[in-house]
Amino acid sequence: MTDTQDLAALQRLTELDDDLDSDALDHLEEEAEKELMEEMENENLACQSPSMSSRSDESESSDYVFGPLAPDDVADILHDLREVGMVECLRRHIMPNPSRILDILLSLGVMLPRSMLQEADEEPYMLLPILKMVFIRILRQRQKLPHYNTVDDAIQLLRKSKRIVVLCGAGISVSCGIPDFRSKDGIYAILAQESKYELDDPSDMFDKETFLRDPSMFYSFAHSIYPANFEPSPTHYFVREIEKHGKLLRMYSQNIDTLEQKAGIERVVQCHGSFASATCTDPRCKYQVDGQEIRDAIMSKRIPMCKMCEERRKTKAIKRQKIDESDEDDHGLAFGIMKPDITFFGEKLPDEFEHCVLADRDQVDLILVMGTSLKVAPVADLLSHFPPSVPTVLINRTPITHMAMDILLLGDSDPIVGYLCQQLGWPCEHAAPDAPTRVGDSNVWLFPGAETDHIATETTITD
Ligand code: CNA
Repeated sequence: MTDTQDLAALQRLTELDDDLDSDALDHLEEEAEKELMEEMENENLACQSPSMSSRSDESESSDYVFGPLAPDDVADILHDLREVGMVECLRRHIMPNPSRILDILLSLGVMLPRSMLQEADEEPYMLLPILKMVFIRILRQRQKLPHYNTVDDAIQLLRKSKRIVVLCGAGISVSCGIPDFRSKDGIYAILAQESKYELDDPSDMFDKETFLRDPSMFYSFAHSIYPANFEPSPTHYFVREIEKHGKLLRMYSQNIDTLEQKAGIERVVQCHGSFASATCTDPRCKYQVDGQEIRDAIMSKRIPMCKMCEERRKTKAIKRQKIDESDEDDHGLAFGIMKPDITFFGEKLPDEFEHCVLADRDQVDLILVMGTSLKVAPVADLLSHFPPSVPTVLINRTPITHMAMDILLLGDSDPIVGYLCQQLGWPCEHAAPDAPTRVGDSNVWLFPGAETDHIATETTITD
C-alpha cells in the first residue's frame, strides 16, 4: 500500500462512527441465510434429479464454508479485541492484510450475501464497517464484575478512583425542566401525542434528511428544547465536584443543553454538539455563527437564514441585472438555512469524541453512567471501547438491560448523588434521602423515583 492508502486505511480503522448499525447487520445476515436456504433447497432438488446431480460438487454454497482462520488465530484476535480495544486490534490484524477482514468474519460465523462477498474480493475495506459492528457486538457482551455489588462498593469506588469517566444523557437535565427523549413524558411521547407533525417516527424530528427537506418542522418545535433559562441540576454539580477532587478523566455528555459548562465542568465532550453555535446547511458555505445569533428566530419559530448566502444572492441578483448572467450557480446557494450544531441522526459525531475515547481507554478506572437509556450509537457503544475490567456504575431512573452494569443505583439522579455525597462527605445541592432498598440479594438498589416495572425480570441479578 502507498502512504496515502495507509493513511486512509488508518483513518477508516479509527473511525468509531461508522454507518452500519446492528439492525443493518441483522438484515444482511438474514439475506445471506435466505440465499443459503434457497441453495440448499436447490441442492436437494438437484440430488433428487439425475439430470442436475453432476453440479453438486462445485456447488457455490462452498462460499459459506466457515472457518478460513485457524481457531488459535481467531482466539488471538478476540483476545486482542478485549484487551487492547477495537482500534488497536484492527491496527494489528487488519492493517497489514486487509483481505483478512472477510476471513475473520467468516471464521466468526458471520454470513454475508453473495453479492457482497464478490464485491469484497475487489475492495476488502468495504467489509470494515461490518467487522466493526461484529466486534462491537462481541464487546457488548461485557461480563458483570462479580466483586462490585453494593452501594458501599460504589462509594468506595468513588473514593479511591482517580480517573473517572462519566457518561451521561438527557436524564440528568430532566429535573432542570428539559424533557428527555424516551421517558413516559419525554419528547418522543409529546411528539406522538401532539401528532401535529407528519412524522413516521418521532425520532425523525432530529433526522438530518427530514430537516433538509422541511426545516420549518424542526423550527416550529425547537423553541421547546432550546436551553434558554435552565439552571444545572445537583447531578451536574456532582460531576463538577468529581472534577474538583481531580478525579474526572472525562465527562461524555450526549446532552445539547450546555448545562455542563454552566455548572463549570471543564473536562467535558459534547458528543452530540450543542446549541452553542450554528452552521449554514449549504455545504459550499458552512458559515458558522454563535448560537445566540439564531436564538430569536428559534424562540419565535422562524427559520434562521444564512446571512452569507443571502448576501451572495443579492450580489448575484445585481450582477444578473447588469450582465444577464446564467442562473445556474444559484442552485443550492440561494436559501442557506442555519442549523444549530447539534448532531442529528445521520450526521457524524465531532472528531473530538473519537480522539478522547482513544486517549481515555487506557486510563479510565471507573465508569459512571447517568441519566441515559444508552440507545443512541455510537455513544451507546462507548463502554464497549473501554476495558471490560473497569467497574461500571449506573445511576438512572430505569434499568439498562442490554449491557451488564456492575452496580445499578436506580431512581432520580439528584437524590442519588445527594446520598453519595453525604456518604463521601462532599457538598451537594440535594438533600440525602434515606438509605436505598436493595432488590433481593442483587446489585440493584432503589432510590426515590426508581421506575421498577422491569426490575424483577430484566435486571442483572448477582448469583
Ligand atoms: P433518553 O433515551 O431519553 O434516555 C433518558 C434516560 O434518563 C432514561 O433511561 C430515563 O429513565 C432516565 N431518566 C429520566 N429522568 C431521570 C432522572 N431524573 N434521573 C435519572 N435518570 C432519569 O436520552 P439519552 O440521553 O439516553 O439519549 C440521547 C439523546 C437524547 C441525545 O442525542 C440527546 O441530544 C438527546 N436529548 C438531549 C436533551 C438535553 O440536552 N437535555 C434533551 C432531550 C434529548
